[in-house]
Amino acid sequence: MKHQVNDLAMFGGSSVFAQPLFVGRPSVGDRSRFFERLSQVLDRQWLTNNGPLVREFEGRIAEVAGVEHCVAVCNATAALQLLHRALGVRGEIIMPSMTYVATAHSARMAGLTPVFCDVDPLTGCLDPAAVESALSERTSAVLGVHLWGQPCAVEDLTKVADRHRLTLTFDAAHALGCTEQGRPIGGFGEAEVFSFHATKVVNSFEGGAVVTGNAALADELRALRAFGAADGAIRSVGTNAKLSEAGAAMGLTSLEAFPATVRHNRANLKAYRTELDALPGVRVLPFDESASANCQYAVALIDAEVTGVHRDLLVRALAAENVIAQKYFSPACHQLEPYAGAVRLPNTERLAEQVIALPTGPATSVEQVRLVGELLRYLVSHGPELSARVGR
Ligand code: T4K
Repeated sequence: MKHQVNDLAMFGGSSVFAQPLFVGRPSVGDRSRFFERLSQVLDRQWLTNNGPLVREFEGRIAEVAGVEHCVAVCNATAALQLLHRALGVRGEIIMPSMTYVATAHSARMAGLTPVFCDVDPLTGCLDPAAVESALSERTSAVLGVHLWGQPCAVEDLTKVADRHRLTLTFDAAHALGCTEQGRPIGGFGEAEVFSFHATKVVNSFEGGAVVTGNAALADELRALRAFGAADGAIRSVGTNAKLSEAGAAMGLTSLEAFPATVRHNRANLKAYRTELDALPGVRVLPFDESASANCQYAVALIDAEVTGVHRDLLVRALAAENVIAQKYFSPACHQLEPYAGAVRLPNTERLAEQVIALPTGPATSVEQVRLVGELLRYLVSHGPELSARVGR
């Protein structure tokens, strides 16, 4: 592949890949099915406002999540905001900082104060003991995030929430189709939120949903997503956060491809592990083989003290080779301008320095994954030389 460091694309050599490989290429499913559905939408001339495809999509997602109710909305950020509003949470909400900024923004937009607390150093998910230490008299809720599709410590977080009478919800944007102790993600806490953004394992172009077993909560969310309207009257102050029929047509089609997408992602993740597991200073996040996991993110942690090369330099070197990796999530939320403050979260900060999400999904083949693995091995084994030439 590369014989000397000068062969790297960042030093003028040719790129390993002619076309870019991405982390979040959409899983669109069968195009003809999608166009058929879209054509039906046009024939019906019913494009939005709780149309038949949105209701069908909600039914399918509720089945996957093993819950009674699913309320589809225009994206997961809006879903989280509406959920906070519908539950009437106030004051402080404890959440991890190792998440996409949408988790924090949606709380802030709903008038809450996000309180970031530290995470488990191995999984990046909320540490229940740290949650307990972050409690104050203003705390009214805890929001767990199933980071990269791994279920967070649901059982222990439930105990903490019960003990302190806090509202517990989950950001499950990454975790459609994952299970925790045999139970599907979707049925924990008061409610959970999925994302169907283009980059997610099931997409509706843009989209999201709240799933819950609570009928009254679902009813309130349905009103809130449509101007506060229910039974022909406006009963509360709502917004417009509806999912369109075109979005639902894509959601249903993408969902049909979901089992194949997951099989593909699993094979990719296995290939990354085979390629990289023996590499000192590099840890590919495992998946629980006994549980179902969607494996939509192939995440590796790079310990620069061992490899002699920082994650940032690897991301640059990979990009030159047309491997477009992502730093999900770096900086962490508490390091971003709107949330910057005095809080120090050592485990989160270490992960934010190390994390790299590598290309996967249906558009990335196992053979391509093997080449990315080989390339990363080359970069890491020449880490000190690279760092000496380029810095970070
Ligand atoms: N909670 C968590 C834990 C989340 O991760 C997210 C979103 C949310 C809540 C909120 O969900 P939504 O409100 O979005 O439903 C992306 C996504 O925009 C975002 O949905 C996602 N998480 C986050 C982790 O990633 P960016 O800024 O990295 O996206 P972007 O546009 O750079 O795309 C990433 C890669 O995907 C690109 O390199 C190319 C590829 N891509 C992207 C798009 C949009 C495609 O191939 N096709 C596409 O259409 O945020």
